[in-house]
Amino acid sequence: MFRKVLVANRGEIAVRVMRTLREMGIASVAVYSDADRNSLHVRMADEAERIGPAPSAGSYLRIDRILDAARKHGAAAIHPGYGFLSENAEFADACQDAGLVFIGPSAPSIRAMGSKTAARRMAIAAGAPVVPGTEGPVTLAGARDFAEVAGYPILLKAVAGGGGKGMRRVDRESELEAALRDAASEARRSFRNAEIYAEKLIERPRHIEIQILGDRHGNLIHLGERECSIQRRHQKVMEECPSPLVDLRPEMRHAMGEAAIRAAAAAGYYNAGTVEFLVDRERRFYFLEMNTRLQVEHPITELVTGLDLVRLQVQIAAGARLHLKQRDIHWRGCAIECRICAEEPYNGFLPSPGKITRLTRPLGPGVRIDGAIYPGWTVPMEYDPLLAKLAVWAPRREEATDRMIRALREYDVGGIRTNLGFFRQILEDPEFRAGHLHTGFIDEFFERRRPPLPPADLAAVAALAAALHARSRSQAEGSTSTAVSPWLRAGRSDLLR
Ligand code: MV4
Repeated sequence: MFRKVLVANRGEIAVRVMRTLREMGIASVAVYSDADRNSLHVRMADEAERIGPAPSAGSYLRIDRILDAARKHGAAAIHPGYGFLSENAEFADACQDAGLVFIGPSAPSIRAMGSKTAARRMAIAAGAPVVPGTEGPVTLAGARDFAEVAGYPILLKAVAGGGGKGMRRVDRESELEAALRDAASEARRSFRNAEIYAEKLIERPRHIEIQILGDRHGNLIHLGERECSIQRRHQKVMEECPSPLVDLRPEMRHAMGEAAIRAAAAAGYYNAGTVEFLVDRERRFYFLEMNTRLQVEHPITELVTGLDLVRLQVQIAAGARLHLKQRDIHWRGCAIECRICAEEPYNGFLPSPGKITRLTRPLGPGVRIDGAIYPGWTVPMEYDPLLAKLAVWAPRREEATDRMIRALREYDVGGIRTNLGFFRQILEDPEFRAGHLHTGFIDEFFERRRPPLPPADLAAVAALAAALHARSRSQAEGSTSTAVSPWLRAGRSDLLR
């Protein structure tokens, strides 16, 4: 086993990885940018090395500096976390060239899955269902021919794609030329590759993904699915395991799991990976793409399977055989995860970085937090606004939902705006409770709800005035006030939050 591992990441995932390393008796090395000098992952690590300025292009994306840090500190392996260099085949190659183990799949597997058309071809060869589409990149004539056969609407996608960049819906032939031009120029800007291919559009699909795990000896298993339909602009917001849809049909889990394993096997895949599927209204599923990293939402799979995915990743990278067979994998209960972010959901999800002045975190039965924030820490502007992942487990979905609402109520983050209240409203939504999920859920949720009270509303203005008055008076009087009990005052300021 490795004696020391460098974690080439920051924030909650770096902390998450280091926790397992410590349990395994492996020393950890943190790397950090100037913006992260006081961050928790640096404090948690056994050793730490500065790798550059705040912008990630000068620090967390610098392969040379990360390898220098690994050599200097004597690390034997590198865990890339998610984002940054985690799906960079050059980085995986560079690790190997430097005599370091990359804790993830092989560089050729990363490359194969990085091209969406190559991944599709691999899935087709493996016998997994894919959305009808073109085999490779298309010109205008090719896209027109495809649409004539498949029928509109179609979806133009970037070959080098991901994250919805370079994607355009086309409803009729008259829109095709402009859409192809826009998609190609966006793809060129985002991926330095303008190639576009076409697929039949699946309307209001569910997004369900299968976690897989493989060792370097050819053994592959799946750990079931995660329902990831609650997302906004291709950013997942809330995930759950199992999927309410699949949970009613265990044969669907089996079929999707088998398809995921076959697609991964075709790429010679090992370590942890995720195969994404779209599911249409008739519950047919289609291979979409494969993520060749540990995912943000992995904790819900851990809660339901009882496994530690990071421990398994490290063991596999060290050459161990998977001791788990498919029949050893069992799914117990239901887990939900909320991505707690520094942002304002009712103001266009405007980012809200700043200093955390107060922090009370939920505890108690079935609660897990993966976070890297502490009171007094300043959320940097340079990175994504994820503060923490709040996950709960309960025997049943309804109980997990109620438990999440309880945990959200206990959560108090001061100094910055967060989406904590937004989650509570989603969890109370009847459509969510019924498990009617699809990728358009959040847009329709806003349509259903309409924003709370208009600013000109007299009741809102009156409440605000009352709150300000109550606060200024209680501050002026200090704690010696006898007019209102401190319990009542605390209760009231809680209500006014
Ligand atoms: C689709 C689709 C409908 N039909 N492909 C969005 C991100 C990209 N990786 C794939 N995406 C989609 N591909 C076909 N043929 C709908 C989406 C999609 C989506 C997929 C997963 C999660 C959220 C999504 C939100 C909007 C659209």
